[in-house]
Amino acid sequence: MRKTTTGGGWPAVLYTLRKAREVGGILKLWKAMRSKNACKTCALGMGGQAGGMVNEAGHFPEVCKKSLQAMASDMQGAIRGQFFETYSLAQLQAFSPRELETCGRLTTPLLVSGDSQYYRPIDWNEALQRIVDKLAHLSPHQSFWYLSGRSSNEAGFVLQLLARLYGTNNVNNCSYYCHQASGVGLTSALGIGTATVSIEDVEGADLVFIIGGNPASNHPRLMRTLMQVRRNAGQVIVINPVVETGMVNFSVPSDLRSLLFGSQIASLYVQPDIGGDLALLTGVAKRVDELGAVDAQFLAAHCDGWDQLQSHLRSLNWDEICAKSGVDRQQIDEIARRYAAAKRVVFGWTMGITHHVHGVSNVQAIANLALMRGMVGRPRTGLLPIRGHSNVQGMGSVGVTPKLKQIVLERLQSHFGVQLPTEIGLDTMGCIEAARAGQLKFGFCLGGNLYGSNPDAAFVAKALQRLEMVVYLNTTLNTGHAHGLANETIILPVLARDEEPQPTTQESMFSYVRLSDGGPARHSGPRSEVEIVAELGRRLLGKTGPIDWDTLAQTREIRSLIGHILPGWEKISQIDQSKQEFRIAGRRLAEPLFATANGRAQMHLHELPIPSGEATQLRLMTVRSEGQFNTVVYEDYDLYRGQDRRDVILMHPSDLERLGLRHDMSVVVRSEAGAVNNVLARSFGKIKPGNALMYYPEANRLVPRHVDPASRTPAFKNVLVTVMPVSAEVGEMVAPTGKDTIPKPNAAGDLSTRDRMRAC
Ligand SMILES: Nc1nc2c(c(=O)[nH]1)N[C@H]1C(S)=C(S)[C@@H](COP(=O)(O)OP(=O)(O)OC[C@H]3O[C@@H](n4cnc5c(=O)[nH]c(N)nc54)[C@H](O)[C@@H]3O)O[C@H]1N2
Ligand SMILES: Nc1nc2c(c(=O)[nH]1)N[C@H]1C(S)=C(S)[C@@H](COP(=O)(O)OP(=O)(O)OC[C@H]3O[C@@H](n4cnc5c(=O)[nH]c(N)nc54)[C@H](O)[C@@H]3O)O[C@H]1N2
Ligand SMILES: [Mo]
Repeated sequence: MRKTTTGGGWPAVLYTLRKAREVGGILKLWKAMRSKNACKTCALGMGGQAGGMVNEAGHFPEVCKKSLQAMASDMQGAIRGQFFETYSLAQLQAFSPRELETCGRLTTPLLVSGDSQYYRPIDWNEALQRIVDKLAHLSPHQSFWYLSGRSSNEAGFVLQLLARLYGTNNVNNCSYYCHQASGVGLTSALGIGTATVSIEDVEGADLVFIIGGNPASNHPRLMRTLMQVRRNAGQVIVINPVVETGMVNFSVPSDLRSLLFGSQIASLYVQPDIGGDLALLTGVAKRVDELGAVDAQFLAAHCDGWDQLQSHLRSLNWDEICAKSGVDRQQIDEIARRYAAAKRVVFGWTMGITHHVHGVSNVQAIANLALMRGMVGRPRTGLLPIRGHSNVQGMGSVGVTPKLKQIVLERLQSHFGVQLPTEIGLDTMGCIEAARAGQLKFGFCLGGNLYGSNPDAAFVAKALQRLEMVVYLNTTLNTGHAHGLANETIILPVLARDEEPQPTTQESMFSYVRLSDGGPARHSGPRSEVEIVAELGRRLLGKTGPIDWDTLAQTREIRSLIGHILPGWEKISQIDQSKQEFRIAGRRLAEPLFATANGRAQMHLHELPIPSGEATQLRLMTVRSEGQFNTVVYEDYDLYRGQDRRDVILMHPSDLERLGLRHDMSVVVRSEAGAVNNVLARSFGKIKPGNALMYYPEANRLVPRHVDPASRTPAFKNVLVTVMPVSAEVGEMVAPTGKDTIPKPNAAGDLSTRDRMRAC
């Protein structure tokens, strides 16, 4: 593969033209991208009433490959008529994530049950009635309700309400596999679980930390902001075990100077070991204290716990910090000095921080560092969990959680004159484990790919098999539909955001609520998510109960209810008339007024985790490539890391040598959760020695079910593995099967890739 030395740039521009051709021309794609709907991909927040490709600071044009891919996916034709008669479950299981995605849009409800090997189309009435009949015969506690972050606030709100009225709090969203540690960590420190900044704050900072994330690939539009920080003579410090190409240099396609000459992003790039951030952040805090750079006045006026933290920092020794972080003292000193010299600092982070068993501690350590220098509660300073899905934050806000905020619970109860369950429901991993133990019988998934996003793929498949029924509401086929099967599996096809018949809203990572107009349906068949949920409510809980489901099928009415029930959301009640998008009250902290019990920020002490693993093992991170959106793979190559395929394990050349491996040798990767055969071991000088990288979701066979006890987020980024040449295992190993092998375009199943692609 050609070596890529910068992110973004001409490849991104050419890609746009290619995608436009695929979907029927640049004008058609342009019109779709400019419609008044919130962007479908990451939570940076774009579109809405300002029109597509406009960011929250009003900048235009803002576009990235991922938003084009998501749009092109929704603009696909329907899955062919004979498809489900032709392809059995076993054959669908042989499809790769990319092949499933490109089969086309789901347009009819589907059912597979019992021993049948084929999905068959069923009509809407039968599909909905089967679901309702099943629920009517179960105890509510035997059900769970999982939501992804692609749906609207309105759909999330009514669905969690339906589940609670039915009688369970087993309601959760993909945040439990994503930023839950950020919410828990921030709440413990500041009293709120969301970003304290706006995008303008980030742009106006003189130092931005990007910790454990690769926004060049996953939030490309943030790169314009980082470019702007550098142009304003500010700095960007990147903390990541991998030197990610686009974090070093990025060509912002919408900026001519940047497009032609590229923009330097990182001013300083520091590579800790996987899981070494807690020790590193603590080390930086210790050094900031040593330099006398703390803001004593701010600490005294607004924070609890500084004295204890200071003594703790002073008691730590440098050898321990360096050994546990993988970073030497000189580099820690360099970060601390730059931080001490800066006046307006924003800390941003993503999955490299949250996907650990000490994810909450990581987030608290970031908050400690910010508080030490008074970098929260002033304009152009603060904390920014860089969220994933476009409306994952909204899902949490509108109550798609196992426990409602007390005030929300009380308001709902008094508004409807009902009693809702009060026990704490199961989180996502809790649901999977309870299903495996036979305690759950029914699962309802609004969007997402619960099977594909889980650790321990073999375990989750067995867990879902034990359910009597699982229901998936999706736009396209994914691996969950092939592998995540219950006794009865129902797929309901839904409309995408820009096809909704009524307006919907979404919330960005900056707590900004957007209004999406919806638009004409591209296919007949799929239904609106809100309409489906309201119909289920009507059939399950009756027309005569406390809820008028006809009213709750109207998104305007749901917004009015949300405005009444959720603190800070009052303006949503008027949004249909005013078209005024808004920031949720109380989220951005321009003053150091914290929503904790005593109004003061709380600092936390941490033991530094001992780096796990033996000399023969590597620490494995499971990450995204540039060409995928979570479990949906658009391209098999990873442009920025220079990989032409996904069935690889990337490791430092010194590790290859140490383990007696050669570049491109076929290996078996083993962890406590399982093994993956026939992976290519690749030399990758950009990763810190001792650490390795594989692509998610294929590598989920290897990820054990260890979760952070405080946030219940799995440690997707820290899996201990051994890597052995396949040849060394001959005799012990059975021939690779489709299940044990990362699917390759030409592997697995009895169909060639060409056959399968022709099918779609
Ligand atoms: N193109 C694209 N965009 C996306 C997505 C997508 O799949 N594709 N997904 C969306 C979603 S839901 C999310 S949550 C975000 C995810 O966005 P990211 O968090 O940026 O995505 P990951 O691929 O999980 O990569 C995390 C980064 O963390 C680094 N890392 C791994 N372990 C550690 C560690 O221990 N410490 C540190 N400091 N760094 C570490 C990796 O090297 C990698 O660069 O992106 C969103 N946007
Ligand atoms: N090993 C490993 N595992 C991980 C991660 C990791 O880094 N490593 N990351 C984790 C993270 S951060 C996350 S967020 C989860 C992702 O978990 P999920 O959110 O559950 O999964 P996605 O792959 O984003 O879901 C994709 C599906 O969403 C459907 N979809 C798209 N648009 C819509 C829509 O408008 N409505 C509806 N109803 N459906 C729609 C499509 O059918 C598509 O197949 O995975 C987690 N799992
Ligand atoms: Mo995520």
